[in-house]
Amino acid sequence: PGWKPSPEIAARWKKLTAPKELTEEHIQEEFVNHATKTLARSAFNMDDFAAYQASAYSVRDQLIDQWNSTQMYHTTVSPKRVYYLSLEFLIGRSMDNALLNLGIKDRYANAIDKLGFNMEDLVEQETDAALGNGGLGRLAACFMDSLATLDYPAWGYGIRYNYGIFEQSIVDGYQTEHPDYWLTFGNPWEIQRLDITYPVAFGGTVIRSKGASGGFVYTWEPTERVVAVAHDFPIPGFGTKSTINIRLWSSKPSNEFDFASFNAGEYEKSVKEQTDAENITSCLYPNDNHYIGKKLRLKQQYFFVCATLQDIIRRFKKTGEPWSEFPKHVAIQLNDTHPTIGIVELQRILIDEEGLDWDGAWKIVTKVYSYTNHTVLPEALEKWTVPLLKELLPRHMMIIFDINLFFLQSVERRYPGDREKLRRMSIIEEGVPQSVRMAYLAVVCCHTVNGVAELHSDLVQKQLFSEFVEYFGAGRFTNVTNGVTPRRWLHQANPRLSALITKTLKSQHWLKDLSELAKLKQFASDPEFQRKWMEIKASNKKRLAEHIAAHCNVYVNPDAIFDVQCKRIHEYKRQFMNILQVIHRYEELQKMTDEVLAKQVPRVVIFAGKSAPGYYIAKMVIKLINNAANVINYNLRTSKYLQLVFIPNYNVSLAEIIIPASDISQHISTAGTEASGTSNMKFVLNGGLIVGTVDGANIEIGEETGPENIFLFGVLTPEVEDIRHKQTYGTGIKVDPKLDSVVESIRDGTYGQPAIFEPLLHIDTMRKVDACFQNKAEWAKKSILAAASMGKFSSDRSINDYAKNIWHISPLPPPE
Ligand code: 9GP
Repeated sequence: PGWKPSPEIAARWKKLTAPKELTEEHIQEEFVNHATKTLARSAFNMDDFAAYQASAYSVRDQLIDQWNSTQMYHTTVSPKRVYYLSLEFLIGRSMDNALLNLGIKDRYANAIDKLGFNMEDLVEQETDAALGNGGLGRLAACFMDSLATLDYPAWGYGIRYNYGIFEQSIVDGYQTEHPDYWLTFGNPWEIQRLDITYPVAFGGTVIRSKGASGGFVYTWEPTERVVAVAHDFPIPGFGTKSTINIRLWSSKPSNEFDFASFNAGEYEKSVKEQTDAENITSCLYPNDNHYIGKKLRLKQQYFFVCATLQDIIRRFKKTGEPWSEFPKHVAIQLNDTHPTIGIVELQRILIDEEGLDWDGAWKIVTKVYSYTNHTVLPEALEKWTVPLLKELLPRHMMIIFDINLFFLQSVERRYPGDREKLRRMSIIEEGVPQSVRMAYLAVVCCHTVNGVAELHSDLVQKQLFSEFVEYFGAGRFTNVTNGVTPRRWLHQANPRLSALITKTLKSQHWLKDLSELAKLKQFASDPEFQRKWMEIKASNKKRLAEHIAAHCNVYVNPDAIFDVQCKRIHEYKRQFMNILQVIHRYEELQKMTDEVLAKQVPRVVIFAGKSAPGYYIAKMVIKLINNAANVINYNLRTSKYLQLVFIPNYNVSLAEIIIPASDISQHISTAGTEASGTSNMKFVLNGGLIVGTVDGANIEIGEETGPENIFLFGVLTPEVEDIRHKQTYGTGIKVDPKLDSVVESIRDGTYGQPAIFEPLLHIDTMRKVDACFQNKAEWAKKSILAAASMGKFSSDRSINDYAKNIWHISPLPPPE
């Protein structure tokens, strides 16, 4: 910038920007100021939404102050920073979270109350920022909260989609999708940075010519150019002044409007370039754990990493240090393979634009990047076809071929003559057309590769990348078990439970060190503590029952067991098995005499979750659940004992209502398929017990709670493959339902526990749950003990693991 303040002006500036004491009066002034000046409203022209906006803008002012001083401090110190690259950030609402993290919620609520508005109502006015599909995107949001709370110098980078994940409604039992245009009324939580833009190019050709030093130089002549515009989302830490940034890019055309075409009457042509450019960041692809080979998706991936790298490099260049120092300032984490093309982009920039040789560039690139794998499901592993990559990013395709050539040459040196091995390990998959295995590219180029739970990391090393582990050594591969932020998922979502914990532990410090929850164990058998604990659960269930009444038109019994399965609908997550179990339960109830029926433990089964719009089987499961609900809920004789609901439009805000209200939640994926799961952690943290398979993070949760405080069932991962094999080759055992004794012997494990019989084990587990639930004191004890064992599953622990073992960064708390 051309302007530099004199020392006197800088001092005046400092005085003027010094934070004012946040009294109730000051909050009211700010609120009214935003209502009248930012929104042009008056006292006679206000409603809850305008009051939400006025509050949001004034909270944002607080955030911006903290954010500015954090960023200025980081710029002065110039520490090593981590850059978390993710195509998804499932943030949800921001106001409540910001108020709580800044520690100003009560003051705001009181101040606003005196102006005639209720803070709880205003919070409900906010639209979710739903820029993600499920676990992967929400994990990124939890990680941002932890990075800020733990004072790490960190940035998140991603895409500012105009349309987030679609909104789901249920029409005649079917999922119906509606666009989520979340920006209709603007977004107070972002700062549009029209001053921060970068060019991004696609297509064209590459010209090879002789450089001054005799080697070849490559010039990329693209055919399409767009511009990336920054939007900043300040993320406040809890109990610290650190406020970090998620920078999301939005695409804009680079050329002016085409007047020549317009004047010639070719209106469509005159705006085509503009709309094409803006389309890049229009929509989030609504697929979870499923890869879609669309050109626009690849454009999104390159667009965001290209802008991000220019931004990172600009920041690095301010240090004036040589390129060799880049890895001392920069760690880049790839959230899944979605940003993997960024590896190639950095190699390209260093060689083609900065003039480094291949080896010099490669040394830097491989010290900077690390990669998190989030799935072993083959249908989710990205592969871009070579023709598509060549068309869109011709120079990158050349570099990928070179990376692969050098890699395979060294594999060949290690295993001479093993052509099969070369074929298996090649980054390029042979076929018509050839394709690029993005996960292999990431493994070859990153210094560290991690899975997201112990079992998953084990499968990553033993199955997915076993030959790479042998080749590179086990040191490149590690595990970082996922976690969730207790600030959003307990303190914010379950304020009464949070208050009880704080009162019992006589401090709020557990919110920064979740392992302190273990101190609650001493109260697990205390009847008074149990009473308070369960009373909070009951009131959360009542609140959910009200939501269900309003959205599903079903009046559920809040005293029944609330049995929840809410997550993306997917075959591997087995909502189908769950609904079969529910139908079985219903049929059993039908057969009972009144006397037996009266002894049954009432249950409300709650499903929620979106299906990818093109996923036929998942959509049929939703339809089946809704049809079954229509039968089950209208049976006057049995509906006292069994109700079934599908709550539409599962999102972060709905999860904040559902999770604190569950007695049990189901995490029943086929062993070896769910990499981690994170909602399992949220449910237990809120005193719900898990019914789950021996999969993902369920296993580690069980290790922490002890087997008596979790309902695990089913087969272990190695057996699953064996069973699949038997089924595929027709040697699986078919069971005639009449053969009760045979079924029983299968149940008791006489013939092992094959996964095809898991529905039976599931039913048995549900019986166990019923029995346990009847002993109220025992149930309360389990609930308390399980929640108290959740210290490990804070995303703070995950982030500290990443920081220490992968990124090698240190906290940098801003000075007071
Ligand atoms: O399916 C996994 C889920 O198990 C995990 O908890 C989450 C966060 O690590 O990532 C999901 N994976 C994906 O969404 C796609 O790889």
